[in-house]
Amino acid sequence: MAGVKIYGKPISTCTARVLLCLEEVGAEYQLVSINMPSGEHKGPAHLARNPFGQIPALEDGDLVLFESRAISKYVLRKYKESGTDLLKEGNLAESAMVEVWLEAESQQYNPAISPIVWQSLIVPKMYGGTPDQAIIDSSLEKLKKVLEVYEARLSKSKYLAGNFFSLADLSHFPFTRYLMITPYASVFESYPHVKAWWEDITSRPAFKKVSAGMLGS
Ligand code: GS8
Repeated sequence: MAGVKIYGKPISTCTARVLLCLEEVGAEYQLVSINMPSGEHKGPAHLARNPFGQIPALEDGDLVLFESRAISKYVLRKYKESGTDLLKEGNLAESAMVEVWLEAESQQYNPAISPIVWQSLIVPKMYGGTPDQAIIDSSLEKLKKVLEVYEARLSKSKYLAGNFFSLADLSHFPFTRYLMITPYASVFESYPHVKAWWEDITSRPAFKKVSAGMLGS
């Protein structure tokens, strides 16, 4: 089959990030399922693709990549002829702003939101465990501080990097998508510009398609 191979699971947030990019550019790709419960991601075949034993990984001929944000950039560069320009690499200032907000996603937003999703959704649903409320509460406080910054930013521009949709916006999708099916979704209600931004980006066809393969669909 033509196209790149992506090893992962559609329910995985980091896999979903890459799938969104592939869908946005309309690329042909093959999703190869990795059996996490059986530990396939820690076996030699997958460790050769991702030495940290995590998903996703991408294979394009002899090139093998891991780290979902790096894979995402590769996909967007490889398929830039598609006309979908989510990196703005032709413009120094715009591309720098995409990088700034992509870093904000991975260094500020992700560390605050992921423990809430992990504790309130993954722990009970996938492991049958009890959520640790102290972790949820402290992470919610962190997330609110991050959302205040996002609210200020999104009251000045339609999207995070400027008045154009970019990888920076897309990258926020997987964890936010899961936060929205936890009891903590209402945290977004206090930030009207963030909420409008979320409604805008989730109306994109690629988001609807990838979302359908995630938990809670
Ligand atoms: C994180 C990958 C990751 O946490 C990236 O690709 O962006 N920084 C990396 N993958 C999780 C699944 S959530 O999408 C994973 O593989 N967990 C299993 C494990 O760590 O053993």
